Amino acid sequence: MTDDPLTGEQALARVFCLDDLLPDAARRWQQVARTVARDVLAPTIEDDFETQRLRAEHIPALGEAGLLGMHLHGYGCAGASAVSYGAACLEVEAVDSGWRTFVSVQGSLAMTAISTFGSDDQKRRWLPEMAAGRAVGCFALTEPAGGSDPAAMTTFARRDGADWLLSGTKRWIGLASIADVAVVWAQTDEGVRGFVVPTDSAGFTARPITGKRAMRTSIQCDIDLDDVRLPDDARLPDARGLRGPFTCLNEARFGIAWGAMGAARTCLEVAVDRARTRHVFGAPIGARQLIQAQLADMLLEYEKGALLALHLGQLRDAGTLTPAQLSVAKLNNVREAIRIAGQARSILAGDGITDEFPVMRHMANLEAVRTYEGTDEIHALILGRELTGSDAFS
Ligand code: TGC
Repeated sequence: MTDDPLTGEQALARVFCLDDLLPDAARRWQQVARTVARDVLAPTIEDDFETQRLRAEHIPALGEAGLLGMHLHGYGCAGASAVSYGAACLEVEAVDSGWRTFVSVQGSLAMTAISTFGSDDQKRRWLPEMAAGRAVGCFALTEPAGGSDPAAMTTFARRDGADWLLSGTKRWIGLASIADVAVVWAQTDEGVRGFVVPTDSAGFTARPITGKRAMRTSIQCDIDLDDVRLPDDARLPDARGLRGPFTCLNEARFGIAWGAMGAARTCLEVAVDRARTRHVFGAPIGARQLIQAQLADMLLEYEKGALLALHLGQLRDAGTLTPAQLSVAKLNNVREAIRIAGQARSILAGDGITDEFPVMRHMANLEAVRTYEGTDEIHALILGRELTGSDAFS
């Protein structure tokens, strides 16, 4: 043992503690999220990952804590700042990316779509129930042919008298099989439009994707839409073109930039714990220069990523955040969180691959996070276009 028997969490906080940099309101939200994450979600998380189970019974606890759609205003939503929302995402993902994904799909995607582009009736019908966790939403944009180019979507909504008939397939849609409502994006004769679709509509089918080695506490689905008949008031009146879904993706990317640093923090804390307590060759492994250098590198990237997330939140609260700035943070923070998880696994040696530690679970989850809401390649090309003025997507 070292002379100062601190936990990894205490040792990390001695060097860098994001909590201390948060405004009071954000710190209160952070504590609320940390309590729910640690007391409600964490106790069963390893079992749930092993058995591939999303415990729907935990959803109301997230709602009661105010964490669902917490950055939105009115209709039962808390109206919290972006920094508060980010800090909450970080705390949830410190336990598991699957649950942060739940918070993102419900709040950043489905609720944001309805709040930003919906009619007053749509908002009144869905937002209070979703904020309370009594109704679950999903966001159906990606299609089986690929997620990077939503402009190529083939799902189509055609007019049939006063109604719409919606047909097509979607893939990788979080929560769809337990959702009460789906926000579905489709081509129409007037361009891309969004539709608020109750999931008990005839012709709507969602099937969970099996065989996932990541995000096992969450659900992602294939959706079939077979001439789903919708009244015109199911259309989101204020969403026209791809700007609609991309506006929602911005919110989800924001939560990811923060959340990934939660997973990174957990891995770093576990590695520091291990370094201080594991003895090899007659001394704690943390007394060796090789381990200390690795821990220092992990700390640098965690601290830089957390500060970047905070910077992003401050820009968002000032109303000046741009999509390119989001790409910087999504690309950097997920990439570095994966590296931190990998280094933590190495420090834990063989034990690092077991479920005695959360590290492999985080590492696997982060590989999924790296891919959704814009792959590394897409965000690199967004930044390349921003810097050069040349579009290299095709
Ligand atoms: P382009 O077709 O030229 O632009 C279309 C319109 O959209 C606007 N726009 C944005 N608006 C707000 N925020 C953004 N980030 C925006 N990006 C583009 C753009 O200004 C234009 O507006 P307008 O009014 O002129 O029509 O598209 P682009 O060339 O700008 O974008 C190309 C590219 C590759 C960057 C974009 O297609 C992209 O971001 N692709 C990645 C898509 C992605 O992240 N897909 C993964 C989604 S994850 C998912 O669906 C699952 S949800 C999670 C779950 O359910 O678990």
